[in-house]
Amino acid sequence: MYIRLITLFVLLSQLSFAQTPAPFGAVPSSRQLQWHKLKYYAFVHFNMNTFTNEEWGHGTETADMFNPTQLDCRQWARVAKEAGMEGIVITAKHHDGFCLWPSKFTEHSVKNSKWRDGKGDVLKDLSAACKEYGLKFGVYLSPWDRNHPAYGTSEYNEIFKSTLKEVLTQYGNVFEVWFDGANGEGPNGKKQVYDWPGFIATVRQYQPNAVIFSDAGPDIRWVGNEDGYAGETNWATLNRDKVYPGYPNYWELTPGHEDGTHWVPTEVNCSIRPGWYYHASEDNKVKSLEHLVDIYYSSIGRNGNWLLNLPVDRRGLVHENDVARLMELKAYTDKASVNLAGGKKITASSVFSKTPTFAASNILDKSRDTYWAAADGTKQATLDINLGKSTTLNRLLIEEYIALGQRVKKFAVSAWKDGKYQPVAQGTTIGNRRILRFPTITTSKIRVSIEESKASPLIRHIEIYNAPELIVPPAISRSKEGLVSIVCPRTTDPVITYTTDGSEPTASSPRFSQPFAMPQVGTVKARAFIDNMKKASSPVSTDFDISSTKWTVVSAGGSTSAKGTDRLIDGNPNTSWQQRKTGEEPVTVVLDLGETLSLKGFTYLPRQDGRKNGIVYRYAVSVSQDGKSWSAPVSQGAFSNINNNPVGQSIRFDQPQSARYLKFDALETTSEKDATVSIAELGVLTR
Ligand code: FUL
Repeated sequence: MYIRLITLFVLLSQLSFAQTPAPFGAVPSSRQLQWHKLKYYAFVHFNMNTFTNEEWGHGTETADMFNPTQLDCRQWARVAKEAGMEGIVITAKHHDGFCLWPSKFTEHSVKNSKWRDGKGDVLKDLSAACKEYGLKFGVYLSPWDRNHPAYGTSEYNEIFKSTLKEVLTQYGNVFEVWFDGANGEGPNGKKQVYDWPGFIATVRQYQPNAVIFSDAGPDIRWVGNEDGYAGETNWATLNRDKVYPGYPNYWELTPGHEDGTHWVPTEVNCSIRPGWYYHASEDNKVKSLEHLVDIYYSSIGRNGNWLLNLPVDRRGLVHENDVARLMELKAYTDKASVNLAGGKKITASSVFSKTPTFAASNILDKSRDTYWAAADGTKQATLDINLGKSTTLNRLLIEEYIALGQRVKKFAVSAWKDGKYQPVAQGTTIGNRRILRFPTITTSKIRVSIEESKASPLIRHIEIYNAPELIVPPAISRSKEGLVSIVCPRTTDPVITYTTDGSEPTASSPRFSQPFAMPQVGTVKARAFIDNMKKASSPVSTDFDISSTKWTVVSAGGSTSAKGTDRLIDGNPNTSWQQRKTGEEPVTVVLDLGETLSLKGFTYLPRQDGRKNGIVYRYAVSVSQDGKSWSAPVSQGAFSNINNNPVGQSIRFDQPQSARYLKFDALETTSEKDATVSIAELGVLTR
């Protein structure tokens, strides 16, 4: 009797186990699951730097410099909504310490500006606008504060918590708190030891539903770059206890840690322009539609949410050029996500417990709460989708049921052709959402094969699309000889048209056939056409200063015959010159410009190959008439945020300098341990 009871108990417990698949590994919290329902929302960088033309302010600015003329947060919200975005995260306080709301805990805030006679409050306006437009409201707060007198002391941690409390208790629901990992010196030259557990506890206390972003989460993590690209392999799991804000092995954040102890998925942040803040000089550098679409598939399509930055301008508005591009992107993604698989027939190689609850049909229904589960213990499976008729397609979206953990390591898509399934595309991880892009095919049946999974696969949803193909815009470059080339390597037989008078290129503009001379200052705009000039890429535009035709490198790294110095001025962003740095001595490059020029500033392009070694942080520039007697530095300082966002730097001198020689001293690189200096290009500004 006793034995029989035990057997019955064991059977019953197996039955109840068998009714739902067991969770695997780290799983998301309910606040993370809510966040996973989002995909695309705006970052807004708007603060003191907007008015000082900086990326990292110094904290020495006066409150009066903040003075938007037409600030309208409702315009931001309207644009975000029309662009299909789901929320806005605002830089409430950046590294210079200026607060966009009248904080009690600093004098450096809107309360002491002339803007609205010190009565304005950007957070109040924005949170109300978000509410009106049905958007979520989030805040970026930099713990690094270059202004606050208490920064660098333990008192500052208490002040920062009080500051957080102000932001989190006065403006309604906050869906996300974005903590920046940058940590430099404050006004007294000291760095702060942050009380992260205290900061996190403060957010949990006042906004328990908000997700917290940092390099280390705890809820969502940085993706390891500011370019907009998540890893093709992207685990939502992370060994969180090993990572901290400012984590030096940032590259681990891109793929995450397979088998990581905690669920900390990626949020992919990038800017619609080269910089995070508004600079009028970047009005023509809004990313092309094709670039943004590529980022869309590389963020939203690679298990991330996309935080796209809009640098609000000095008026206090999202600039017209950015608005136009956002709407083009919305129109494109709408067309590119018309589902061709909804409600079609699907069969699976196995089903968990053979119950209809976990049937494959759950994958093609509208609900994201139902899912298909493979038979317990199965790590491979196939899903066959019958589209019912010959269908043209080139994208496949697939989602795991992540509430029970991330499982799939490798999968493939094949299409029925000539009596068998033929390979079309493959991927590694899936997670919350993965979109595969492949060349356009026409077929009536698609097979998704889960080839490797850490536990029995659970798939929640699949969609199939036929996205319009975009034409990659041309790339414009200029050689040392001052010859401009325009190429379009990824498009077959394009016709490229261009202009040099600032006008927009059209089908009837001059056609590019061979490099042309532009040794002096000028702007080249170009466009690629295909299909008998019927389809066009977006236009692209490049501003050139004078070319390096007459220049020579007099010395580099202390030597007059150092190797590879031609790379410093060859006009090719993809080559760089490297030099080992010994001790405290700067690495110096001297250029002879071949003639006396009125120099307004200089440019430095860091290496563009994605590696970080040798990126110059602190610099000094001097000039000379004869290459022997040198001025005191006409410019010295640090390139803001250059490590995370290694774009070209243009630094203006306070006064124009008449000179023939220019000396660039690389004083320090972005990594303290680094013994190498690397320079892709050096140049001058003459206009
Ligand atoms: C970085 C900051 O240093 C940049 O200025 C910018 O705010 C970016 C989003 O995060 O860490």
